[in-house]
Amino acid sequence: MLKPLFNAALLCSAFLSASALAEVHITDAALRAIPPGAPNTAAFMTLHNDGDQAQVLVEVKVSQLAVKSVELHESSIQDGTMQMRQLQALEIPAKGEVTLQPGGLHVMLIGLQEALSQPQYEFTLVWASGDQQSVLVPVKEINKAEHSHSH
Ligand SMILES: [Cu+2]
Repeated sequence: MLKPLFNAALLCSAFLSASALAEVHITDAALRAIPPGAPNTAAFMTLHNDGDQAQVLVEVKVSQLAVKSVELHESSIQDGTMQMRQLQALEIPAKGEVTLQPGGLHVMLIGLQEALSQPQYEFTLVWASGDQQSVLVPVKEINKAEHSHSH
C-alpha cells in the first residue's frame, strides 16, 4: 500500500526542483585549457536569473575531475598587481545576470591532480535554496594575460 504514495512523493519533489532550477540558465561556459602538469585553472560562464527572486550561489563542485578544491574567486587590481580573493557566495539578482570572465569573477580549480583529458566536464552549482544544477563546461583555449593564477 505504501509504494504508490512513495512514488507520488518522489514525482512531486522532482517536479518542484525542476521548476526552481529553470530560473537560472547558463551561457558561455568555458574551462580554461592548461598545459599538462599545471596545478590550477579557472572556469567562466554567464549566469542569467530569469526569476523574480535573487539566487545565491554558495558552492561549485566538479565530480569527474581530481582537484583539491573548487572556489569562487574575484580578481581585482590592487596597487598595480592582480589579486584574487575567495567569495563565500555569489548573488545573481532577480531578472539579472552575472558574468564570470578572465580578470574578474571565476570558478577557481586549485590543485588539479590530472590533466584535462575530456572535452568537457560536468560542474554542479549549489544554490542557497539547496537546489543543485548541472552545467556542462567545455574545455577551451582562453588567452587573457591579465588573469594570473598566482596566489
Ligand atoms: Cu582565482
